[in-house]
Amino acid sequence: MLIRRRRGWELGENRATPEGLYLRRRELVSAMGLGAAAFALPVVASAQDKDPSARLYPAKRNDRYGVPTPMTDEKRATTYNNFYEFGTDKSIWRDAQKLEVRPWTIKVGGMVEKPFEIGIDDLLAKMPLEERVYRHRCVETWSMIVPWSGFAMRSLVELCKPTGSAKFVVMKTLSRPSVMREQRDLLYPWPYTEGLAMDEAMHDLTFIATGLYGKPIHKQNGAPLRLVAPWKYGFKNVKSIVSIDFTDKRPVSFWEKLQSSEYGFWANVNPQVPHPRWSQATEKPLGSDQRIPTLLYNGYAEFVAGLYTDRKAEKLFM
Ligand SMILES: Nc1nc2c(c(=O)[nH]1)N[C@H]1C(S)=C(S)[C@@H](COP(=O)(O)O)O[C@H]1N2
Ligand SMILES: [Mo]
Repeated sequence: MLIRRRRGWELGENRATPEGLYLRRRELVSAMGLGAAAFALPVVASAQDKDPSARLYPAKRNDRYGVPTPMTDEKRATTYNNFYEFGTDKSIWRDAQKLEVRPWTIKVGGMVEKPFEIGIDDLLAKMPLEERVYRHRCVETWSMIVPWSGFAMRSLVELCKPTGSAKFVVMKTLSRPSVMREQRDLLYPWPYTEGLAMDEAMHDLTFIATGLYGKPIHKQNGAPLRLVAPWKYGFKNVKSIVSIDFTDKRPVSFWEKLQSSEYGFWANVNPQVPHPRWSQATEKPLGSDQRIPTLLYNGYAEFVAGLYTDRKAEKLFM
């Protein structure tokens, strides 16, 4: 009886229980005098079940691209989200907790030496983890500054071994309409798809986030791995990736498919190029009442502007 009850906590509820409460429960168990030996092992196992990558964070910070301030509160960045698979408003964080992120397999294919699949924990073991504090600018004009952990996308591309003919990389989000309920709405071109040109993907600023605020990345923010290309509008940053394909044709991304007159492929931040329905000159940091000026390439021009000197004919800023 007792064991079944305890298992109940471990396997279900605990996953959604804030850490403090969880630890207090452990204290309660020992205070009840229920024998440390009987409980210690299962409780430890439960902590690992929760997320086997937890011990990898926090990772050492890399400040090569600056450390912008002020940092957005964790609570705000994790309770105000865009993740349309769970719903079209910003308050999907509770529903996103239903997403199971283990086991999690990433399929690599297209123009590569040899297609393969890799589990997220095997991938994490191969990648050089670090933390980077980046600006994030949503096309809707809200913004944030958060500490991502993860690895340069270049390390992942190198692992994939694309062939010389690959010009673009395409990444897709999981399809799981049982929990991603908005995927039942077939008016959207699911699964969420995004892409980068190869030189963008290989740029050292381009990041794959697997952690956030020194912990495994929150489900609502795209667990267990999502793209972070901080000089582009937020919609490029595809969440909960399950496939990576290399191709020689420019992919059409989710928002571009829905509304190509408003959302393009390059989507570089530029305060002087308005969205067809609103200005992009300023932005509202999450948690602030004051709008601030938006920066060209979201403040990363010195690093990435060179990627576009030979692409002037393209619609670079939508
Ligand atoms: N799969 C998926 N990825 C997505 C989105 C989405 O709806 N689905 N929204 C995008 C948009 S518009 C933004 S601004 C960012 C938001 O990331 P955040 O919730 O971690 O702040 O995720 C991007 N990635
Ligand atoms: Mo966005």
